[in-house]
Amino acid sequence: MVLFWRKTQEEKLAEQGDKNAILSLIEKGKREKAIHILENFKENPELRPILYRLYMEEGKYYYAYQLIEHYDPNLATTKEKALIYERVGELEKSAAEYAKLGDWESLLKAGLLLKQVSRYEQALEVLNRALKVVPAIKRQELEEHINRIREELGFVQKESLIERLRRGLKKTKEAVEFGLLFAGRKVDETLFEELEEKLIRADVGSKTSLVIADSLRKEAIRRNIKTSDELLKLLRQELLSYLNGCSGKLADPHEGISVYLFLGVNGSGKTTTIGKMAHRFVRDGHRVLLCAADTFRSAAIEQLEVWAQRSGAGLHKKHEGADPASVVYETLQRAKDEGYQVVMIDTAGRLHTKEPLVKELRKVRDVIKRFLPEEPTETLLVLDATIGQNSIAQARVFKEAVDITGIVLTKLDGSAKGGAVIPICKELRVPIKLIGVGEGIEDLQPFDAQVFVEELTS
Ligand SMILES: Nc1nc2c(ncn2[C@@H]2O[C@H](COP(=O)(O)OP(=O)(O)O)[C@@H](O)[C@H]2O)c(=O)[nH]1
Ligand SMILES: [Mg+2]
Repeated sequence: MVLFWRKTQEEKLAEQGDKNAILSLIEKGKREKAIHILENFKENPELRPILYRLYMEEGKYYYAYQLIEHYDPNLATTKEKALIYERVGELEKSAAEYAKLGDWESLLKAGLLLKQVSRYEQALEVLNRALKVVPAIKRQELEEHINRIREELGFVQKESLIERLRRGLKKTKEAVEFGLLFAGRKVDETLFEELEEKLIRADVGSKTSLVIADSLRKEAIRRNIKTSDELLKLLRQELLSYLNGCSGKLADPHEGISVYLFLGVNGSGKTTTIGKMAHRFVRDGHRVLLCAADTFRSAAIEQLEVWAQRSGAGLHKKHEGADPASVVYETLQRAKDEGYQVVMIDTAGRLHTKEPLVKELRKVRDVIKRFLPEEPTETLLVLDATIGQNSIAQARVFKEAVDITGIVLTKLDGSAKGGAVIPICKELRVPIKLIGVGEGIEDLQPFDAQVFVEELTS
């Protein structure tokens, strides 16, 4: 009984801002409680460092970031600032702090961060500084980094859309080697058999691959085709006939508020795609607000936050576990009040809870409909190309929930299954509007069936 009384007495004192009582709480392991109390005393220069320390120890970097940004930058050492900025996605600021540290490892870190945000010249500058202090046994490693950036510097400046696509399709192309297959070969049965096998390997699907090979076989006889060159043209036509109905241009933002709703299972690439698209919209002069309606994990919210910072978009979020539809509602309200033109909504995609997922998505859709007279500008389903045509089954669940206006096929670069566009297109009959060809902010492009087929088969 006595103990109980003393405890509450101490907590009372702590709540009034008594430093010793707060320290005692911390010592007893009531760290969350202490944080909770200290957050009321951010103005107090004696208590603020204690809160800061707790945030750091608990890995709450975003909150620590708020403290050093809004209250006192001197709370953090240079090393801590480097870490905090890195964790919250302020990569350039982080690099600046690492560079101040001056040892070779910190300089390397700074260089790599700068590279990540495409500040190649600055990256080379700090890496060259690192070169002066690096121990002999690490020199080669450092030089390799420097060379890679030098290469990229030349590379990035001139890499066009098509070059990025080519790079993105590299794995699929290596797996199928259509180029080799058609290089001056005689048109005979083995060629057709190999073709069929390669189409299957690219995940075109065994049925469709068979149909394509058969149709080419017949055409080759009918047109008396003798060279593999002519046959390649036929193959391209054939593949295109499957894809023609499937390219579609992403709808541009219109007057008023344009809403882009993103769906897809966890890990399919929704948040990354939103980041890449937001970057483009912001660059085109739109005011963009991101909506963190994937409230299932706090990490998902933080990740969107990082992309908001990187792209220059705004962000609306609530706490972890908040009702997604309510986050959407608030976001739309805010977009209206603050004059945002584009709203991009990130949702959670937990397929193992199919029923709640479908319900949740419909609720989100209904909120949007209540808010805006028209449908969302685009409802985009994000599919992971590395799982190839297995994504079709996933897609059906989402299609059942809401009307989908387009597909974003991500991670083509990480996949040897680029051919899956054909069954995806054929089965789902939803236009593929964008493809993801890498993790970089520029690695998102429109899907052009003709260019795609040409690149795939060359
Ligand atoms: N290589 C590659 N990786 C991608 C691409 N799009 C997304 N990713 C990666 O896929 C992972 C999951 O993406 P994320 O956006 O978090 O998926 P979400 O769970 O649907 O939001 C991350 O590591 C991304 O960097 C892409 O086009 N190419
Ligand atoms: Mg996500």
